[in-house]
Amino acid sequence: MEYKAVIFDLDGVICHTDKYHYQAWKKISDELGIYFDEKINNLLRGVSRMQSFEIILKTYSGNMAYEEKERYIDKKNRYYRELLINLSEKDVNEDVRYTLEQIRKRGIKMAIGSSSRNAKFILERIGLKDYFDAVSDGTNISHSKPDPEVFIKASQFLGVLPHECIVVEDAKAGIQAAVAGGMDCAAIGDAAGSGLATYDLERLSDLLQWVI
Ligand code: B16
Ligand code: MG
Repeated sequence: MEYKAVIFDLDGVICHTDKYHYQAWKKISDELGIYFDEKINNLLRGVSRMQSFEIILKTYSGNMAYEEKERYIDKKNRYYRELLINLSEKDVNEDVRYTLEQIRKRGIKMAIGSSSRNAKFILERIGLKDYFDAVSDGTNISHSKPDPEVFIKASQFLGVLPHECIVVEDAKAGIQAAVAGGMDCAAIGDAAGSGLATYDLERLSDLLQWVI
């Protein structure tokens, strides 16, 4: 298959912000007296902020109104944004940088397809603000992954058809979204080996054998 475009997930593919999500959610969980650990944090990959909070609240015995939930997720985001200040160009590793440069040289379009409403801020922090041909993120969708909306929008922004794209994802919800959108998908990190993706990658540059 000749791909016209690559759509990259951001968190867990281009850079890693799990530890900042963890620290911010841990503060909220501690405030509410809810148990929270790295294992629960891993379940939050690729899913929206509110859905993440719903997962955390599964062991919460009290009742919480929607407005209160919104206040907590806003607070979590303030903690998270403070931590994101620590991000810099050094958070993009050599393999990621090399892969992006090679794809650019091959004339293939590139987009970001992220559930995050902080995607543009993260891209700015890691020095890739103007690098991609399009950015589709949590600010332009109504349905989060595993719904394909974020990737379909990315393909529309790029002016290519869904089946001409390959998505790179680190989360099961993201792979399901790509498949639901009729796109091939390469899985990396925890998502690799799930059997759901078209290809499994050990490192991002493994992608270059299929994107030619
Ligand atoms: P925010 P991705 C996702 O980004 C994260 O993996 C997920 O953990 C987070 O809950 C979601 O963004 C929403 O993020 O709170 O910043 O809007 O992997 O889709 O790039
Ligand atoms: Mg991700």
